[in-house]
Amino acid sequence: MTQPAPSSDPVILSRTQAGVRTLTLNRPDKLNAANDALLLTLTAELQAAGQDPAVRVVVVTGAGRGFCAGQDLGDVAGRDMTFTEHLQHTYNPLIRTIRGLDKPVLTAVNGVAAGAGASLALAGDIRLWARSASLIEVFSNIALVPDSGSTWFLPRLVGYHRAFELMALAEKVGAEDALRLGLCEHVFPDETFGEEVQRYAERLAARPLHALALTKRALQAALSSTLDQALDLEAELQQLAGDHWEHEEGVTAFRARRAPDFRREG
Ligand code: LHQ
Repeated sequence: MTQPAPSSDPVILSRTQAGVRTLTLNRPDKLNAANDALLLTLTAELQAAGQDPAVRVVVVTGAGRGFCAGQDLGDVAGRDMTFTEHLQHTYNPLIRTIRGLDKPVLTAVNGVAAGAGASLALAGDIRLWARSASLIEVFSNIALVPDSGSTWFLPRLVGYHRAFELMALAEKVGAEDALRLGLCEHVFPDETFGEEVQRYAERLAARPLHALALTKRALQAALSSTLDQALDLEAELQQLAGDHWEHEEGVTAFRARRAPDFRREG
């Protein structure tokens, strides 16, 4: 019997334009369902983008009509890892990398985001959706528990009760409802989605990156802190921001009545 030829298509496509690195999940025939190679490569690409001074903003999106259908269910049989090991080895480092990256990560949800793909869609700092995109907390269809951060993200966005309902019934949330529920920040037409995402990302790339990295850190810490702790952390981080050249540039530009240039190195 002939063996299928090994695919030479990269599981993640990477391109950089105007400071925006776009990482595209590239298994379109399976709605970009995730196998280990996809998850580990995406995590490594995100880490590399974090280290690359030419990259100011990272976009994660999907090739074809899906964003990510979650775990590739054809890739789980005969696995020598437990569920726990699998998550700790692949999905959890991915979500931690996104949340910990010192650069804004946009999830550009071009189509269906299901299971761990829904978690990935929610993990972006800013979530941009195409009009035909959708999200399904599909885990209960195969009698699993939501993972990859869904149990953390979703109740913070929609409250405990709606989160439980979405998870229990695995109902599809369309773009209009996602916008209303706070699962995404913007919805763009399918036809112009790629251009709109790039334009949005370039707008963000012109912002003061060091200050945004500190803002990301402060907001995430505040999600599990007291007001007292948040006030202390703000005071600490404000010193780092105030000592940075970006702050001087912002104030100088304001006084000179010109636009600040945060893209230059200080
Ligand atoms: C797929 C998949 C898929 C393989 C579509 N795998 N092929 C973590 C750690 C450990 C273990 C388990 O899980 C996890 C986390 C998880 O993510 S669990 C959740 C896993 N994901 C799912 O259960 C989703 C399964 N997929 C679906 O429910 C549907 O495909 C959705 C609702 C995503 C899209 O429906 P449709 O738009 O009707 O598309 P389709 O079902 O026709 O799919 C298109 C193709 O993609 C099809 O292949 P084919 O060769 O027939 O064209 C599907 O088999 C394939 N595909 N999801 N997860």
